[in-house]
Amino acid sequence: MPQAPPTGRSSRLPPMPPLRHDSSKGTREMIGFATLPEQVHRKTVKRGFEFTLLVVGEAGLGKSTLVNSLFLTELYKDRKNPPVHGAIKKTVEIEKKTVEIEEKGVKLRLTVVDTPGFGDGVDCGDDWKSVERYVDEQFNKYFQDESGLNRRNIQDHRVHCCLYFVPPYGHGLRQLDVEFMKRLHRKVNIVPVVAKADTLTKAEIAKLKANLLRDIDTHKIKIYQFPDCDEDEDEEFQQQDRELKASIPFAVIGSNCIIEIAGRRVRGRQYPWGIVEVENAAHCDFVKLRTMLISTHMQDMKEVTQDIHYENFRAQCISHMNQVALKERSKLRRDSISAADVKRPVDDPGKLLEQKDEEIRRMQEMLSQMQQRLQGQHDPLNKLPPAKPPKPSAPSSLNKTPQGSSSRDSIINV
Ligand SMILES: Nc1nc2c(ncn2[C@@H]2O[C@H](COP(=O)(O)OP(=O)(O)OP(=O)(O)O)[C@@H](O)[C@H]2O)c(=O)[nH]1
Ligand SMILES: [Mg+2]
Repeated sequence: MPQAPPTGRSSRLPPMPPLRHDSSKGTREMIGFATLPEQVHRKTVKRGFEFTLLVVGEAGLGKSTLVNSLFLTELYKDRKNPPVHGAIKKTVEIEKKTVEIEEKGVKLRLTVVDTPGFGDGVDCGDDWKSVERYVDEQFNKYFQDESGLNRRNIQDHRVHCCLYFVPPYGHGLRQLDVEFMKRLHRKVNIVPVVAKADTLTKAEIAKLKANLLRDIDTHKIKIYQFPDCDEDEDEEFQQQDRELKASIPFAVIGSNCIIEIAGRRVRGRQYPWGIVEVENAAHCDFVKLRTMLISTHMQDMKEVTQDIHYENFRAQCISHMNQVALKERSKLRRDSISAADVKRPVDDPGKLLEQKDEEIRRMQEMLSQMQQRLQGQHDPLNKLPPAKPPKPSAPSSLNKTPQGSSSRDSIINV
């Protein structure tokens, strides 16, 4: 079995200097900060690492099998298949599993977010929405935690990488794939993979990869960009970096079976005509994907998530909050101006009654003045009709019209 490519940058760091500062020798040349990398290393190792991987692709493309193969864990052994009748009107579920894995004393809290049901329904054009909502929720949760009191112990569930499974039987990206990637590419690091690559010949894999890259370019989709390799890295590392970049989108094969070949135990798939080895670089890109995902670029994907995707989300949140605050402020200002115009403390019933009484008094005065004027006009001729009873709906104070005058006329005139 060919050896996996050498592991990542961290394993290439020079050996750490002793942490304890020896004051007996070389005190003049060394003041001790050369142990800083060691201090950081110890602290981060103690704290452990967190990584969240989202797997998206239609049912049966081998997502769960690949995740199990990648992390050598049985994440999905309790999973039950849904009944067939439920398969037609399926909605995208979000299934989250966290496992703690340890390697040479380094702890990794790995969260795998699966999306069974993606692309399964009759109308699956909106399937990206559930995934987008999930990604946003994680950003939002982190944003709330970061603004809260207990900032030191935030659990980071933001999605650091999305493995997007493209079926091996197509000729490029389908509408569903384009839609998903375009909606999510500014929120998460998308790493496209060609699923079940053992169903394709070498030439077919090369053609499909070329078509996928063409479509990604045509639709201006931004998949995860590998950082440039530092020039001071050794040739072996630079070669590995070139190979990784040239293999995108990775053509992968997954298997949960260990097969024995001439005393060698390999992860593979046994067919009537032979055995496909998952970790054989001549058979597929599984090892390249694993190297990139775990050994060389896990930290970079976390940094891109923090510095680009989360920062975008945060900036949008803050600008939205500012807009809401601005609207609230101008609404408050408008309300206070109109309240001042009306000059009436609406919520004080005592003052409201006083105002009403004052109004009634003024009307009474006007009324009696008009009645006097009318009397003055009509008395000499004495042709006024007899007075009618006052209207029941009028205020009691208005009904007290002097004898002989016409209350109806007066009210109408007022
Ligand atoms: N030929 C081939 N078959 C595979 C491969 N990976 C998985 N399978 C098989 O495909 C079937 C489905 O695999 P799963 O891993 O359950 O697929 P999935 O994408 O998780 O499916 P859902 O959870 O239903 O969405 C199983 O029978 C696997 O053995 C592969 O690389 N090549
Ligand atoms: Mg699955």
